[in-house]
Amino acid sequence: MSASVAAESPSLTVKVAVYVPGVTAGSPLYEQMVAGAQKAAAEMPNVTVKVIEAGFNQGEWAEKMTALAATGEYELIVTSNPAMPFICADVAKSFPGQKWLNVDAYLAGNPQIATMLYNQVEQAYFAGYLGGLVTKSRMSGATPDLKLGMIVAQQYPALDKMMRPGYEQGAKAVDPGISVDFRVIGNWYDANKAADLANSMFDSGVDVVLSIAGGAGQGIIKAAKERGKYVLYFDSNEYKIAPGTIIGCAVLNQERAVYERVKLAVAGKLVFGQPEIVNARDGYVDFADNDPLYTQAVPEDVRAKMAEVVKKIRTGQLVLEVPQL
Ligand code: RBF
Repeated sequence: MSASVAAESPSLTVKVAVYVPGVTAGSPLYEQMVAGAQKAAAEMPNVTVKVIEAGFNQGEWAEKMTALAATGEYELIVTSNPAMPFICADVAKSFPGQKWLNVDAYLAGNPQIATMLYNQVEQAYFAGYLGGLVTKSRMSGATPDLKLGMIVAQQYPALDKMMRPGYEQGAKAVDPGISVDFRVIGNWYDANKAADLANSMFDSGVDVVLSIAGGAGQGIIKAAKERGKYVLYFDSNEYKIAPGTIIGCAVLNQERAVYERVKLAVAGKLVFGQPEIVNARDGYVDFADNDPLYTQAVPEDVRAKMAEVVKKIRTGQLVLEVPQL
């Protein structure tokens, strides 16, 4: 079903709200969502964007979303994360005229809500494969143990069913003897706790850690840098935060996803109610290998093996299915 968010006022201002479920700074997908919406608005003089940060207290998110929809001011509310469809669908019942674009999420059959899910099995496989190569490499921080780490902020279905298995699968494709030490911080902001978890992993022989922790990930990066160990970064290309410590970035092109879909919504062409799933073949999921900081941090033989797998996933020669969430 296609419905125009601007149908009632084609020549008037279209107001878009970006609802950040957390804090923008330090959360790569939220930064990209805001940038994508602002880029779309910059190209369309009749479109304005307002960014609302809902903060880290997840118990307040529904109330804040209700308040936003209740203003009746915004033709489209854009938000991001896999938990938001449930909140949007609930609020939608009270505001039948309101439309949402929920990226990084999956919901079928609600005519008020458009969703787009990334194949994060592929994204995490990129990270796991590189981690596997690095833990077996002769890089200065690599230990003899075949142990990778994964530190996450909290557990949710997309994490448990796509990211964790994708990472393990990628690592085990390098060597079935590789194990993954998995730890949970408990929130998206506690960088000290994240650093403690990383340090205890390094003490036990882990040399590479995948961080999926928003702002708390800064603690993991700091600990790794101090110990000469390595971090796999998720969602955005951020080698520049810690060159030589961040050795791989498994990215999502969420800025492009939001930019394109906000433009579609304004043109009345965004499809609501039918979830989209996008992947590496579409270019929305990728590994950031075209960056001098990657080339400098990772030796040629490791990059050559990584390049083979990256190519296979980009071209669809290796397909990793998205499970039922
Ligand atoms: N990612 C962040 O970077 N920062 C956050 O504050 C954040 N909060 C989240 C809250 C919930 C309830 C869920 C389900 C996910 C959250 N994410 C957050 C994770 C994000 O949606 C995505 O799964 C990861 O960034 C990996 O791509």
